[in-house]
Amino acid sequence: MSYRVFSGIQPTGQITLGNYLGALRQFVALQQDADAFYCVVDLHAITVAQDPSLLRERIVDLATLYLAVGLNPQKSTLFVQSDVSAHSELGWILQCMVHMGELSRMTQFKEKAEGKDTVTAGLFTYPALMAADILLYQTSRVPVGDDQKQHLELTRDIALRFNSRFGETFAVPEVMMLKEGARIMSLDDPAKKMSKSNPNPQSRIEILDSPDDIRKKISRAVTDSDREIRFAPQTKPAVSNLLVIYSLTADVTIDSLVAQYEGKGYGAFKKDLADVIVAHLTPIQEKHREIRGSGLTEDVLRQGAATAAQEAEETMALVRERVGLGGFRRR
Ligand code: ATP
Ligand code: LTN
Repeated sequence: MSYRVFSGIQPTGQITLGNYLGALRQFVALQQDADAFYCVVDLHAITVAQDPSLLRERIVDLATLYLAVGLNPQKSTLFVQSDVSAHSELGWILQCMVHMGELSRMTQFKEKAEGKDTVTAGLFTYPALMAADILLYQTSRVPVGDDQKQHLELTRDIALRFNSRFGETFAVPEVMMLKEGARIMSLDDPAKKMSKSNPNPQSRIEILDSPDDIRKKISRAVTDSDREIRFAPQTKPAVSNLLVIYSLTADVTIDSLVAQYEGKGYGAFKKDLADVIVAHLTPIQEKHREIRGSGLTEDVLRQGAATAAQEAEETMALVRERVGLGGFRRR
C-alpha cells in the first residue's frame, strides 16, 4: 500500500546544497513508493517581507528546480501553497488550537525574530500554517531537515489534540530525517546551518552556482586547525561537514573518504570535493535551463493545484463539520 508524503520548501532564495541533500533529494527517492505532494510554500515566505516580482520569479524557479532534480509530475503532485486556499483556511483553524506557549518555544521563531525591530504575527503563527499544510493531505511521512523537527513535533501534538477534541480527523504524521546530512553546515561557520537566506553568499553552495563559483567557495571554506582529514563533528566540525557533503554527493562512505585522504592535507581533498559537486550539479543545471521558459513548470503547477485542491477539500469538509463551522455553501 502506498503512503502519503508531504513536504514544502520556501521560495525565499536560491536553493542550497543543504536544502538539496537534506530534503529535496529525499523527495525524489520517495516518489517511487509514495503518493507524494510537494509544495512551494509561498505563504510561509511572506512571514518576512518579500519583493512581489522577485517572489513570483522565485516560486517558478523553485518549481522548475523540483522538476530538474527529477520530480516526476506523473508520480508526484507539485503545486504552490497559495493556489490552494484550504491551506489558509485550515491554518486559521489550527491557530485557534495551538497555544501561545507552544509557539513561543519554537527555536526557528526565536532565531528569525532575534535582533529585529518588528516581527510579523505571521512569523509567530507560522507553525500552525505548516501543520495545516501537512494535515490537509492526511500525510503519514514528512521528509525534512533537522531544523524542522520541532515544527513536526508540534504538528503531531496539534493533530492529536484536534482528534481527541473533535474525533478522528487527521492522520498523525511521522518525521523522516537522514542520519547524516539532515543538517549541512555553513561553509564560513560550521556552527550555523547552511541557509539560503544567510546574507553571506560564501556561506553556501547554491544548486545553480557556476562551476567556478563552486570551486572558489569550496577552496575558501573554513577548515579546522590541524591538517588531518577525520570525521569528528565535535572537535573538527568544519572538515566533518565537508566529509558529509562529499559522502552524500559522491555516494561513498565517510570511512572510505577518510582512508582515501589519509596524509593528503586539505588542498587535494577540497579540489576533489569541488569536482564531485560540479559533476553532480551539472546535469541538474542543464535540465533546469532546458525547462525554464518552456511553459512546462506553469502547466505542472496548474494541474498540481487542481489535484491538491480536490484532495484538500475532502479534509476541509470533514474539519468544518467536526468544528461546527458554516457548511451552507455548495462546493
Ligand atoms: P531560510 O534560510 O529562508 O529559512 P532554508 O534554507 O532554511 O531557508 P527552507 O525553505 O526553510 O530552507 O527549508 C527547506 C527544506 O530544506 C527543509 O526541509 C529544511 O529542513 C531543509 N534544510 C534547510 N537547510 C538545511 C541544511 N542546512 N541542511 C539540511 N537540510 C536543510
Ligand atoms: N517550515 C519549513 C517549510 C515548510 C514545510 C511545510 C516543510 C512549510 N510547510 C510542510 C514540510 C512540510 C521550513 O522552513 N523549511
